[in-house]
Amino acid sequence: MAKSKAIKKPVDRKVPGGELHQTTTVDIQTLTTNQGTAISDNQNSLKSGARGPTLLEDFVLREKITHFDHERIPERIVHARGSGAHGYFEAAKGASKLSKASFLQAGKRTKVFVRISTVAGGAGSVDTPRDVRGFAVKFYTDEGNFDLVGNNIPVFFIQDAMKFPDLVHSVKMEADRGFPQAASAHDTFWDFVSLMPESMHMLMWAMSDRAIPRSLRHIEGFGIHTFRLIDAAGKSTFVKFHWRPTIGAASLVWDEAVKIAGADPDYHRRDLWESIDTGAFPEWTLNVQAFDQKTADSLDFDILDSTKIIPEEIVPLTPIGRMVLDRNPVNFFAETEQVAFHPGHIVPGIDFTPDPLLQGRLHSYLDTQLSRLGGPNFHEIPINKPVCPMRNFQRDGHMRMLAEPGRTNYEPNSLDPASPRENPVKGFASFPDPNAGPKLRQRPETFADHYSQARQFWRSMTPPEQAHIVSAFTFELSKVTTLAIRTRMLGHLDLVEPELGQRVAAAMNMEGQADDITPVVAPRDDLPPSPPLSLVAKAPATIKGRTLAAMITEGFDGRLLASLAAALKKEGAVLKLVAPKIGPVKDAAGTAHEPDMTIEGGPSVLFDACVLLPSEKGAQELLGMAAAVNWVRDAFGHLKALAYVGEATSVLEKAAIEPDVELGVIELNGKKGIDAFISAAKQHRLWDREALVKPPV
Ligand code: HDE
Repeated sequence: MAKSKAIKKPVDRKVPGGELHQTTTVDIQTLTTNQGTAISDNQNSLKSGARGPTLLEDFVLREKITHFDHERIPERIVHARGSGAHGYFEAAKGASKLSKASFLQAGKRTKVFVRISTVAGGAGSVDTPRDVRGFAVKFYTDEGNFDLVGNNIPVFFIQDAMKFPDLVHSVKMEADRGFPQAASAHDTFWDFVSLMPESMHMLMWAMSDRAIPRSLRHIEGFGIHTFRLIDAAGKSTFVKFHWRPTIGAASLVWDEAVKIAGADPDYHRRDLWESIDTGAFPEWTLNVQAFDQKTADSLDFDILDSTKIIPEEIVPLTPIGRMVLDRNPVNFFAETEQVAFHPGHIVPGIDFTPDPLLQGRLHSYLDTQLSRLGGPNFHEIPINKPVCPMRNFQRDGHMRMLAEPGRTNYEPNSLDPASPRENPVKGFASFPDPNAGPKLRQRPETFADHYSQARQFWRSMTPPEQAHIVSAFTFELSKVTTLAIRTRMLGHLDLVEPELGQRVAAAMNMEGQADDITPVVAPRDDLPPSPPLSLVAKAPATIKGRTLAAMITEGFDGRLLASLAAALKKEGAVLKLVAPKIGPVKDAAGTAHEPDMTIEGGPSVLFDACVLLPSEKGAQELLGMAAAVNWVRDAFGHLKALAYVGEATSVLEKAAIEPDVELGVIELNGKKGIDAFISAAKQHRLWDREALVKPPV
């Protein structure tokens, strides 16, 4: 509530039952019903006698409970779990050469609302399952709303919208048992995809580290389909949209993701909220791969096929703007829950292609809002409302807010010359797409190669990323109980790349059991690796936007902590203090420090790099705390830079960790130690350490 001189502190009223009544006599602070009737008692229902039955007459109680009973709306059928933020988009030079859209004119700022989501889980599911992330951006342009509704992976499981309900049914909780929640590691999912060779490329991405991002700030985004940009002269250029986070993309490791799900199920939502709250605004550049029909014709796949990428070596990225998220929602329901994205929310200067997946989406998103938001007037909800004038002859319906005056709710009319009319100059005109033909249900033959790009993806990964893909397939297929599904998938993996199939089979102890699958089109063996597909290869050396933790105990070295904190601040990182108890901890000089978390409440999985900074006595106490020893073990096992002071050597020993600067286990002895620790932390993970903590796969 806005601060005002008229506002007074509530006064507590004493009553016979002793319950708390906070009261006011100020009008604007007075609690009312939805009809504006002032409420005198918000603690007790109206009864016939203090111990008697409640009266049906109690309109205050009935209104309050009825509203409460209807607080939930149907959650999204997919992408139910999401986090939102406001921000702005600023167009870069050059974008206007490709598109006449007013929000793409150089330097122009446009407000946006972004919602990033998981796909499979319900609204209350955890943030870190292995899953695709939705990346939906609503641009409130002065020519109407444009929604770029993408994902963090540039390809999709299926080629035709007809298969979407089947795909989603298969990945959601199994129909009879209602589990597993937010997980693809079960029979129905793998049954379906193993019968859909077109899923293979997407499965490679979904089993890669992309599907367990470090945070929502660390993901790339893709429009997936080929779109068209239309310039002022009406010329069309094909584009693929790419969002790139300016702090770089980064991922979790699987064991960490699993543990975070328990330690902080809201890990990603909290991270996004806190970074915006503390002014570390998430930022992305928007890029396009722009190409003409000639380039499209020269590719060995179809640009209308959403299971394919165009390697950046063939069509490089052109930046067209940047987006900054600088404001948290004030009300999760009103904004993040009620926001309604739709690929069909489009403005002049952008157009669709006949990609059969996109075409199906153009129906689905409008349709789904009708059941989710209750009717056709969801565009009037503030978060969905265009910022430009909006006038037409659509009328009435559930929850209509606008009260349009006058008799003329139709067009053409001769009664009201001021009523809205079509505008042939500014109005949206579809690009005359040449693709049309006889009416038939048929997949184009140009969509038939399902393995070549999956193989290219595999070959573009670094060795640790390949090992993670093997582990992910092994984990998921080991959860599948039907043998025939596992052997079918092994057959597909052999086609993707024999080495991949063999490694997964060996890791499952199922060598020689792969089905023999005959592909419609044999995979190509000559596609060169595409380096930008690897996150590890292109990870920037930075700890900007990262959260590190120092474990402190009574009597620790406060001066060393101060130097460390100053050095981390300079790098744009956040330092959290973790201690055995939540109350203040005094350092050796007697200065009190407030811990952010306890060791149990702040396991090392929540941080990017860890520091052991106990006193000698404190270290002895830590030896008796499993949570403290696990803190260190996990930091090591999850390949994070780990610094320690001499006093903590016994803790390292108990965790069976040997100091090794090369492997990022670094003594924090003054500035040199701090510098070495920071440069290790900038590697994000010490990949060479993985061989010490996991058997090779
Ligand atoms: Fe969606 N998708 N989708 N999808 N999708 C929805 O719309 C659908 C697809 C994506 O944060 C739904 O408002 C069909 C691809 C995001 O609110 C629904 C097909 C891509 C979000 C729907 C696809 C996406 C959705 C559910 C196959 C990446 C969350 C709630 C033809 C380019 C938006 C809603 C938000 C949400 C349908 C495939 C991205 C049911 C039929 C491909 C980011 O309309």
